Amino acid sequence: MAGEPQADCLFCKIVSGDVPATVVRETETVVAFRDINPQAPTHILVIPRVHHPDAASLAAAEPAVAADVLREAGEIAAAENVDGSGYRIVFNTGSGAGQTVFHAHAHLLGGRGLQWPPG
Ligand code: D5M
Repeated sequence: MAGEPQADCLFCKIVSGDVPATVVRETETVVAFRDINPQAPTHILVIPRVHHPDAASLAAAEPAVAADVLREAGEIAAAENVDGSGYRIVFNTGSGAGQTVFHAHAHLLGGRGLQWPPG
């Protein structure tokens, strides 16, 4: 069922604690942890506890939780001191856009200059 934990989902296993992660923030609805393959000095993944395959399906099904993801990303950017220099929140959506984990997640990237357009 939409929103339920998926046995084969890596990020559901991080939410449950079955897979370790360097968690930087947890709320009732959201978990944030450092990306295992950082692309910037600050690279944190902000994920909903509930399972939805991508950001758009999360927003459609549970808009308040999607808002929690965005708000927490902004608060973490401030806590990491990357808000002054600028940061990026990215939702890769679909394998053609580089999505590899099909549990909605925001990439928070900061701490270096970020080019536009992204690759
Ligand atoms: O982003 C998926 C991201 O998830 C990618 O940047 C690597 C990261 N990742 C994969 N496994 C782990 C673990 N175990 N801990 C932390 N980060 C992880 P996507 O947009 O789907 O390509």
